[in-house]
Amino acid sequence: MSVTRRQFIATAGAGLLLPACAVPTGSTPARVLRASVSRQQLVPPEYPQTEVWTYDSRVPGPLLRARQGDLLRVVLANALPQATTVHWHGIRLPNAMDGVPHLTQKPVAPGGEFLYAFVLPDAGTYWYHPHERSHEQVARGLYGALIVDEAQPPEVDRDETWVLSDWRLDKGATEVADYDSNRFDLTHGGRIGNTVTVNGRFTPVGGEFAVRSGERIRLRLINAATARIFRLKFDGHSPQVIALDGHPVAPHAMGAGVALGPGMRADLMLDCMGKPGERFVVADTFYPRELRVMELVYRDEAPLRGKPSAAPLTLPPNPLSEPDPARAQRQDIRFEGGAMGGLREAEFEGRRLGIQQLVREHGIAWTVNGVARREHDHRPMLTLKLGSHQLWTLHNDTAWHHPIHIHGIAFRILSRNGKPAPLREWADTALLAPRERVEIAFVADNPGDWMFHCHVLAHQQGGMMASVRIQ
Ligand SMILES: [Cu+2]
Repeated sequence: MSVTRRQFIATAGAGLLLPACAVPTGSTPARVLRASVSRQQLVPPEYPQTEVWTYDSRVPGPLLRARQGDLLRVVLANALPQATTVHWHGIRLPNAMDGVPHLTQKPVAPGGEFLYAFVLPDAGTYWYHPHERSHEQVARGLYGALIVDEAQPPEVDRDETWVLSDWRLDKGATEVADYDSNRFDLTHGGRIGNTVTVNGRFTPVGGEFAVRSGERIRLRLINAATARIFRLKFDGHSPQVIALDGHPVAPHAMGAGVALGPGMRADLMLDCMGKPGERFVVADTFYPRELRVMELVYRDEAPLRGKPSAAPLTLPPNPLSEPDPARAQRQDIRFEGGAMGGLREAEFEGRRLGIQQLVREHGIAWTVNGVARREHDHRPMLTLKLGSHQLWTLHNDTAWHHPIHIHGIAFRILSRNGKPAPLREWADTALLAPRERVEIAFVADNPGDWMFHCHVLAHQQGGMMASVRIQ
């Protein structure tokens, strides 16, 4: 599908709407991203293909790639049976490009189009997905990677991306469409599936990733699942973590692994120092039962080098404003609800209702600061002064994990349960363990109304969302 003349004109014009500070240093050609229903062989060939919802007819959607400072231009063409949008997870973009229906734009109706055009201020690993009925649309396969290259990327032999996802398939390999009816998912850990894929392929049986002895791979992990948390362990290898949620961190050994909640990313440097012919399992260790996710298979080729590459691992920092906790405005944000959470009642659409009734009649089970909000309820929970420094304490008063995501900004993770976070990493999504308390800090430097929600999408749909106004 080609971009029409009208779209090109719209694209050219969109540049004028960008704030003066975001002057692009280059641009990518405008491209169309077509959302449609398709079929894909997710599971081994003895099973049928699965009906999936896709960008450009595949799961994951096309890997979009640009350089830091570029203007990205993408026309969403909606050929789905539902309205949709595209949200650019983690990108600090102008509010009108954020892809939240009824907050930053109108939903794009079936047959409609929408032009997204924005400058990419930060290098790193990001992703895109819908924000309309995302608990269904993401589960059905609508997501893809967005990679923003540094002006001078670190020296590696290969740059690879693993989009991790999770499906709930029946015996005929059909997605079980219980998105709105499953009260267990709503009140527990979300819609955890039974079929893990890497880049749209079932890998726990027979999934192989071929490597060459001696090579250094930059491996970008993206958790695109709607509920499943991944913590990968690489047998026989010691990857270095070089970025989290797109932003550089002090390179450090992965150790027991990085827990990636839905929406989160990690960039690893993997020095492949096995011998030709060797095989090593990559397993997920987050849940009590380990799950094989992939196997590294060393090709029968002469080693590329005899010892690990000596090229530097450190990435250049992104241009983020450093929050000053000493002069920050403090907020306490409490997340409540769910099974074994002890929440009795909550405010919902202006009324106080008992939690049983909320679950039964409204599909609502979670609150943020005592209020449960439905998908399109965007009355702001907080209004922040543009340029103010913020220090938020996120209280997970529930028995479940919640990856808490805020749009439009990146924050530093300062502490967990009162203990300083050793990395003070930048993030756009903070994974909160049950009963955990996490302090984050940021500068409210991006004006607009931004969503703030749990990225377990059944939780978001079940009330764990809010919006925050920066003005
Ligand atoms: Cu949650």
